[in-house]
Amino acid sequence: MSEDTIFGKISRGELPATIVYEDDLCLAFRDLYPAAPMHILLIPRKPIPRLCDSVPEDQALLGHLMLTASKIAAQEGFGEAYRLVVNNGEGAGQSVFHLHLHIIGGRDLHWPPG
Ligand code: DGP
Repeated sequence: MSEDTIFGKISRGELPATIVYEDDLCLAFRDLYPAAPMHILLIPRKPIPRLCDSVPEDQALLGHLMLTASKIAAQEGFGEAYRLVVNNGEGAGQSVFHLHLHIIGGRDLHWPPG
């Protein structure tokens, strides 16, 4: 599992993306293949491949991502109905091995997901 992913490259400004938020710890940009009318990806700058690779030292960073996701949802007009998704591992649909939160909204979201 390489640490040099497309998201790492976006984070370093080496690949283009439509960035909607950034700070010292994380950045958020529009998903190139949206699964819903509103679909933003939020990533830590630190290249953690999967959620299960995070360590106790990442606790504050992971909390920051949750709070920032809520801030971005408000900023981008998701309203109060949106979903946060973390796909952990290939079997769960993870295709880019740099931890990311999907922020999905803009349509009715059903449960359980597929
Ligand atoms: P996942 O399957 O959970 O690893 O999600 C990866 C997401 O990344 C998927 O929704 C499509 C999106 N994606 C893939 N390549 C690019 C890219 O080059 N730019 C952007 N903005 N999104 C991408």
